[in-house]
Amino acid sequence: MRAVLLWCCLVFFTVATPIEKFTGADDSRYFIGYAGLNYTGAHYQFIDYMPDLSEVQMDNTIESSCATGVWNLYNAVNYDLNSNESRCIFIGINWCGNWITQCQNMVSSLRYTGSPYGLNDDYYNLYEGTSFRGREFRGNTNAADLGDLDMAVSSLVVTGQSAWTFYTDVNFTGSNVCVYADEHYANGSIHLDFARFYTMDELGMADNSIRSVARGCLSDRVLGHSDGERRGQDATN
Ligand SMILES: *[C@@H]1O[C@H](CO)[C@@H](O)[C@H](O)[C@H]1NC(C)=O
Ligand SMILES: *[C@@H]1O[C@H](CO)[C@@H](O)[C@H](O)[C@H]1NC(C)=O
Ligand SMILES: *[C@@H]1O[C@H](CO)[C@@H](O)[C@H](O)[C@H]1NC(C)=O
Ligand SMILES: *[C@@H]1O[C@H](CO)[C@@H](O)[C@H](O)[C@H]1NC(C)=O
Ligand SMILES: [Ca+2]
Repeated sequence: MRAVLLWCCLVFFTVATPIEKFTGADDSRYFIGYAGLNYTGAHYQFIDYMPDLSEVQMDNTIESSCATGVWNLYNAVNYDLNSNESRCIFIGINWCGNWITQCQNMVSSLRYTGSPYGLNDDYYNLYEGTSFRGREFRGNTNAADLGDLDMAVSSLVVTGQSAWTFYTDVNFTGSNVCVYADEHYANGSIHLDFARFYTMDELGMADNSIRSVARGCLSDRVLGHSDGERRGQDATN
């Protein structure tokens, strides 16, 4: 299992020897960003969204990190809606890694995806921009409409072992697709299951078409595993 940066490109993680520095002995989500490679230098521990890293003197500074969870990293403040997509993401469970060069010294805001309550709780995050950028609509219950994000969703993540069904009309009508987690990470007894769609194309839906979401697999079109098994958790690397 691997923490990874960027959807397309290679990452090199040197060693997994270190680290008595981090605090995550259980499944608590955290993210420690370091100004130097190999988890050295000035650092800061985040447990929540941070829309502007200059508030903690870490703007355009981070080169490596230790973390639990799925953390999105953005080149601009406020989660980057209007600037170029960087597609930097760090995924792990008590995992440390050096960032690929494209992601080093440029991150200006960061936030996790998934439930604020438990690392692997059933949850969905819908984003205004592609690559999990901009405003979001998130939750763990049915939503008959998406409020401000009505007809504005361009990317999404589901977390946990429940399926979620996304609809192109309000009140759970219209064309639809059911999504299960298809990425499975584990470290010891801690598990993390999720599926990520950087664009609506990847979901097979039109951009800005989602209008409601229901818990469970209520569609004929199913993405991810329908049997709830965590197949592949040992094959992720
Ligand atoms: C990071 O650690 C690796 C392996 O110990 C070492 O080869 C490399 O020189 C280190 N890099 C820096 C910038 O400290
Ligand atoms: C986006 O990328 C282009 C080409 O690399 C660059 O010219 C432009 O300044 C970038 N825009 C932002 C907002 O970073
Ligand atoms: C699992 O967690 C331990 C710390 O509890 C850490 O040292 C190790 O690198 C982690 N392994 C993986 C594969 O993430
Ligand atoms: C959604 O369903 C509720 C309750 O049945 C109804 O009051 C509402 O008008 C419906 N909304 C739309 C846009 O159809
Ligand atoms: Ca930046």
